[in-house]
Amino acid sequence: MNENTLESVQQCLNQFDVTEEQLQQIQAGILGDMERALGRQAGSSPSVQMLPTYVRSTPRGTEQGDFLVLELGASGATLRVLWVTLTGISGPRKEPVSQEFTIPTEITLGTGQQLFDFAAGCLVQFLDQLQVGSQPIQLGFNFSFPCHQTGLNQSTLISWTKGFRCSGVEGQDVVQLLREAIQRQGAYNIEVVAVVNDTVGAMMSCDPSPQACEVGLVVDTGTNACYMEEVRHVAELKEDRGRICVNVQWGSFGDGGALEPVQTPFDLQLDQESLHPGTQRFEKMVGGLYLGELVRLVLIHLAGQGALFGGVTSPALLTHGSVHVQHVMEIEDPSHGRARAQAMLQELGLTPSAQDCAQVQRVCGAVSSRAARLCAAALTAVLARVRSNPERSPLGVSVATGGRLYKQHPRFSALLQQTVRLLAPDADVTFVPSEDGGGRGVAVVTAVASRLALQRRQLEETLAPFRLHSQQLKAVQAQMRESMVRGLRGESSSIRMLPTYVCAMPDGTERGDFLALDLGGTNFRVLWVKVGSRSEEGIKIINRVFSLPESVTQGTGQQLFDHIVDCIVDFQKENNLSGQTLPLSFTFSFPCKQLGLDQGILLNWTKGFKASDCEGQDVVSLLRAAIRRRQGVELNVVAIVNDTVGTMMSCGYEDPHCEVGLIVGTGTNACYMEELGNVCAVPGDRGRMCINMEWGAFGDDGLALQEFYTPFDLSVDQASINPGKQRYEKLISGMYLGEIVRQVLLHLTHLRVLFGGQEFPSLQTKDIIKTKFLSEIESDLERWQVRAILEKLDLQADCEDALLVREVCQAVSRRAAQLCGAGVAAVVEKIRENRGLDRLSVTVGVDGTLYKLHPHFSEQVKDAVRELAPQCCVRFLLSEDGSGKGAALVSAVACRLAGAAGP
Ligand code: 0WK
Ligand code: BGC
Ligand code: BGC
Repeated sequence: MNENTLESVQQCLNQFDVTEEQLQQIQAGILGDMERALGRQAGSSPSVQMLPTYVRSTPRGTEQGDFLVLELGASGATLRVLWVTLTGISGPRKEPVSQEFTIPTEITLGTGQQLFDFAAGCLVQFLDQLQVGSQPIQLGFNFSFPCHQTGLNQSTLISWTKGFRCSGVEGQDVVQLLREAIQRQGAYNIEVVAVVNDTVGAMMSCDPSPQACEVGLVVDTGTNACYMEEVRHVAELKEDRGRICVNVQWGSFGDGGALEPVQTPFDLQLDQESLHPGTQRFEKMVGGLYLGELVRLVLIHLAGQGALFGGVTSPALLTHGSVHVQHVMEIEDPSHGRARAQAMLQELGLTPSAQDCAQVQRVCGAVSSRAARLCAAALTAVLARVRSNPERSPLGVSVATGGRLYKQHPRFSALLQQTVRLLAPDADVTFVPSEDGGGRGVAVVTAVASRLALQRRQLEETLAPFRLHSQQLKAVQAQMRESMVRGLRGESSSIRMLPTYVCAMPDGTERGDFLALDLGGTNFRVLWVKVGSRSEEGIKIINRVFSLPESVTQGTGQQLFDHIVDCIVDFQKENNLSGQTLPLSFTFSFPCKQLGLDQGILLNWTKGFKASDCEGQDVVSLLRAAIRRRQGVELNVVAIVNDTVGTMMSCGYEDPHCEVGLIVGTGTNACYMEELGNVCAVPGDRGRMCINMEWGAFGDDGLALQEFYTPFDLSVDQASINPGKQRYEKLISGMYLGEIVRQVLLHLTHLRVLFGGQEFPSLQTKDIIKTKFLSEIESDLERWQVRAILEKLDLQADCEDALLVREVCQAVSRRAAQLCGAGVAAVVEKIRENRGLDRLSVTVGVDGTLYKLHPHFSEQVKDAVRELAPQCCVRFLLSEDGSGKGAALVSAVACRLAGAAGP
């Protein structure tokens, strides 16, 4: 072979020579793309994809169990099934049993159903031989294509690569497609619990000791890598702590043109003639599926120039895909390569000379060297990311390597490692061959996924009783309706339906100054309410919140009422009202049997109050007695009002359609305007009277709500100061939701579903979870923000825990809202039927911190009412100034009516 020929071969092969500078540019280009893709910056279109894999830790070696692994796409048109037994840290290592199946081309280019049915058929074939019987089998799916994962067992194929192009799969969840194919087989009870990219399988198959691999590298038909990234750098996850394995998908690097400086005409031709032109440009210069083809194109070119085979080609040489990577690897074998080259060229119908064979070896060498060096440039970009994390130990990085080209090519791995040392001289890198082609790694991920799947099932089982369906809600509505009617008739009922002696709503002509007390909610308030003309002054309120120490709410009645009078006197002084005897309305938010507007016998305390010597007493008398004890104080108590009534009146002043009052705060309750004829306890059948339902006690008679009471609710009830009482309230109101959540979290911790089973002392503390905690956790916070709230409670949580805690809060508060909605539906339906209307428009005046502050509670109540009372158009009007204003209006209306009635 003469000099010219050698020169023209050299000239041609020089094109495959990528300089160190170009490699550094490619390294920087890939690193830049990686960071842009992680940031998901708008407008940037990085060509690497950086896909989170939901693998959050490197292997711990503790995983145990038998797992079925299906490998698809890692090594060309082959599929492998493995049975992997993990024996944990101590157990003897067991070699996997595996079987490889060739996938016919009509399947790799056919429909998705054909592909997945083929795969499921192979699974059955493999299991038939293994005779595993009918035990449930956990399967890990090693699917080596770019997928957008939303969990360990959900993965949407973005696009096919390599030799695959099955229809009806891109954009689909491949786990679902496999599940359906397995079902169609109907042979084995196989549960697909994890889908893993082959790079992840390689990384996870490494022994964690002495040092776990943090990078997975695959060079087979395709090429790709994954690595452990700080989760806070992965924008789409919105988490702030921990690590996650990211599938780089570097095969598509250069799809935007970044590789043009190093691409040869052969690369362009190969791409044009490939299954997916314009994509996977980097892979087409590195992956085994393409190296043979590149060599073939160069041989044709050199033959065309007369530099090889005497300028002769052959139909076989001109046939796409006739030169495989296997050929290339064998031809580069230092001892047998030359002979292998001859054999291959003869198989291709050529008559190669010895020089031809030597040149063909050079061509193979040039193509594979470039591939190894380009792959090294990409790997050093990944190593730069891994090493850029300040929290990472300064120790070296272990890279798990997999793929036949990397493992079997005589020079590839050595050249790659050499180039890595050139490009990243200060990086201390250990290359660890992955075992079983990553099968063990996939089994490890499957073990983690099945543990998470079990946790998910345990969470669902725990929360299932909180998920109420409309039939159950309709039953609650009906039972409440029945109890209301029995209560109105004075028959035994858990809902006492207490007459309030409020028979009229404000009509805007009310006038005067009033004092009002508001006791029973989160805050105790004293108010000065000035009622002027609705069109001009309207209503002005001056109020002050006073603390109510537990020593007072749980002391003696005398202490409580003396404290109340002290606050009134302080307030009067502050507002220069001392010595003035304004009519005083008392919002007393507890069940009282009223004998008149200013007489109310306390039936029982609720909501954590238990001042002695009050139950069974007329609360107004107790207040008047305290006033008398306080020398020199004149107060004219004219009305005692439940907070629901105050809220209805206060909203009724704004909206005359307001005939229902609803409180969902510390406690819960409702009142509404009932036809007097239906109120047996009060004579008369004309007009209406407001009924304080005291629905908090619904179910106390054991005739309702039993089925809803979970063990968590029972624990909360048992630990309350009034066990067996206020059972409806204890499923709904703010005083209890936090405790129910705490009980559920304790249970999930016991099951090791939460916090890794760590029992934090704070979680043992009663009432440590306030309902405001639920509101915060359920608002649109990022995971890390939820985690920060948990930390405030000394609960060390990871972001997964944070999500689980949020799900628990959502389940508990949603049940509360739905049950509350069922109650409101019962009330408005009662009013509609009272009035014999097909359709009722009514306004519900609402107050209470849970209803007002929880991000979703109010909407969920409205949804339930819409579903359960479709013939009622219900408007929910938030009470602006609380029920103190309403209480003053009750007095004002009473004064107006008294005035109308004259002396
Ligand atoms: C504000 C009202 C008050 C009522 C309270 C209920 O003015 O009468 O008791 O709402 O909500 P909570 O403060 O219990 O959340
Ligand atoms: C795929 C990757 C895979 C790589 C190695 C590429 O074509 O897109 O997901 O990891 O091949 O098998
Ligand atoms: C009381 C009601 C009150 C409700 C809302 C319940 O515990 O029994 O009287 O309306 O809480 O504050």
